[in-house]
Amino acid sequence: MSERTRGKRVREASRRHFLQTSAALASGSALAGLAGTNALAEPNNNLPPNVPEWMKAPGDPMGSQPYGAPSVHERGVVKNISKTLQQYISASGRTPLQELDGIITPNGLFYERHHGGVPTIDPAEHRLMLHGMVDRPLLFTMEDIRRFPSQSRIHFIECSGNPVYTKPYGKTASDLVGLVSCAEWTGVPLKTVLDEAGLRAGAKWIVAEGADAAALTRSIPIEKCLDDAMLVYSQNGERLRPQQGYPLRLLLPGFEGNMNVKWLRRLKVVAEPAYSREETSKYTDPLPDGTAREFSFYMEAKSIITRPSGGQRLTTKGFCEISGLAWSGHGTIKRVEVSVDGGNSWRDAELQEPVLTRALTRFRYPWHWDGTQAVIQSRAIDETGYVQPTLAELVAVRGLNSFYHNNAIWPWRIDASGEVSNAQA
Ligand SMILES: Nc1nc2c(c(=O)[nH]1)N[C@H]1C(S)=C(S)[C@@H](COP(=O)(O)O)O[C@H]1N2
Ligand SMILES: [Mo]
Repeated sequence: MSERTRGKRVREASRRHFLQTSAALASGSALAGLAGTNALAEPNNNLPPNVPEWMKAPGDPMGSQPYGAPSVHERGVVKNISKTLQQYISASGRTPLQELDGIITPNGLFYERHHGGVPTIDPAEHRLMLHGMVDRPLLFTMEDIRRFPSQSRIHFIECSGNPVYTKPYGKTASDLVGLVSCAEWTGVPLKTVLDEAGLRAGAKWIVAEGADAAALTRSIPIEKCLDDAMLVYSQNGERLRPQQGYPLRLLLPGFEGNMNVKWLRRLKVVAEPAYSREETSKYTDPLPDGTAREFSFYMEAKSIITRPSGGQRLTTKGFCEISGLAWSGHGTIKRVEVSVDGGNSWRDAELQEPVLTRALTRFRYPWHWDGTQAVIQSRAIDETGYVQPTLAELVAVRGLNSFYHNNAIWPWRIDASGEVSNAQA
């Protein structure tokens, strides 16, 4: 037998073994009925050995859907929009993290957060103005912006109120931390555009303004503008969605969501920050010593188990892959540790390639659920060595009046029936 054939046989044998084991576990458990829901009890003409009905006639013709949509059987996978919060002008819709695989958020499910609704902007009438402490003030059309050498990069964006510190914390991974998403962004490095205008001596900040009714305005340190900041016009290969800032957005990898100004219309180079509403009355946290944590910029390392997670139910004892997401505004994720015993012991999870800087990173941990109550949680460690804190550790430093930047570890409880719920609600 060749090495190759032997390898194949071994794999087949172990696969058979795996299936037998799971079948045995299923039938041995209180949930045995579930393994049989497929057949026998109810005759179903679409199941083997029958030919299913969808094989008996040609499918839908090409052209019935010039812009594709998910299967009708996935219509429950939608943005999570709070039914208790008023969702009119200042609104947020969360990504259903627990329904997704991999690290890229499909454009239709990218979280959204706006302070003045979503403007409808005609790109032909949109301009970006670059002025202030520059040698040549410039006004760009979208065509001008697209003529610059382009770049595509994968980065997350996360709202700094994800979640806020106040209860109730919500039931699902999406309720808790659904204000984070990740996409491949295409645009031009901001540095390239600034070079075109020429920065004057003493330029320290750039004030960015959006073309929405909120005219959202934030001051960005010049170091970030000259580092990895981008002006982006595309998201996962297609033009930005209106909700994400069509036709032009500022992308500041790793910085809090609200600084990633959407519908970008103006960049003013200045010596001092603007102290705008969104960096004083909002997005600043009072600390226990009476000072304020302002210009907090970075989203610190964080992780969440998305499967199994709150609202889901384990149906079978035995092998259960734990999977989740980790990210850090400071760079790459170095390690994710998982605990399946209420935080007593921690083991390394496997990081799914690619592990990219300031991008969501998928982790996996093979687990065997024995059918008893368990508390599972994950903890992220980034390239700076920073370790994701517990909620108690965070509150000890930031006090109880903080609102933003809650990056606490979040545990899920699995009860003996398999029900998964928020263990820190
Ligand atoms: N012009 C403008 N930019 C904006 C906002 C806004 O309301 N107006 N919301 C900010 C906030 S609070 C966040 S968290 C992110 C949300 O980006 P998204 O809607 O693409 O997920 O955009 C930021 N940029
Ligand atoms: Mo936000």
